[in-house]
Amino acid sequence: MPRIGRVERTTKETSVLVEIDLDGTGRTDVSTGVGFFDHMLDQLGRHGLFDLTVKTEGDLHIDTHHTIEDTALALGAAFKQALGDKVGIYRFGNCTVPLDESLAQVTVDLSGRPYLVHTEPEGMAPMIGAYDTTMTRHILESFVAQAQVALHVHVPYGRNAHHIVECQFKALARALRYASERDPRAEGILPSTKGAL
Ligand SMILES: [Mn+2]
Repeated sequence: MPRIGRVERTTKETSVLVEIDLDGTGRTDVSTGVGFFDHMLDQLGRHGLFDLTVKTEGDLHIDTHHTIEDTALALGAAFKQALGDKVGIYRFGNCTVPLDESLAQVTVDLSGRPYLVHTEPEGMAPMIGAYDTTMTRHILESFVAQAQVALHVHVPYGRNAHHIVECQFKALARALRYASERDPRAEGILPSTKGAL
């Protein structure tokens, strides 16, 4: 049974297509018009071993905000769709990833309930290319709202803004991979005593 999500979302501000295959090989085809954000989505696919297609055409003549936010919303929705009934998966995942001087610690519960806890160093450079660094939290908020997961992302230290953001996406990718992977000991078992996730 393939675990694939596909979401198309069109508003007056953006047109977004996201396709994700949770059991992929990390092959990505990403284009949002925001170079650094494309780089982060590539990290997500590669290190999550998700096949990921993202095509966003947004109102970049205003700024990159709607383009990034709406892509993150569609990504969360596609991820949730691909998870399906969550039977036989690990459910929880965590990963700590260093990138030179920066460190990201990510823990996720595919709980069905949206919750984000996010901390990162103060005083980061405001921009990485056209990417506004305050958007990282907004991406995570948007993803969590649609994917309906509990996500804790912490960067206890770091200096370079590119490193600080990139290590978060790498650790997020790997934590999502671990949580969504099939647990060979749990075939046919829903990882919840409540009977629903
Ligand atoms: Mn917004």
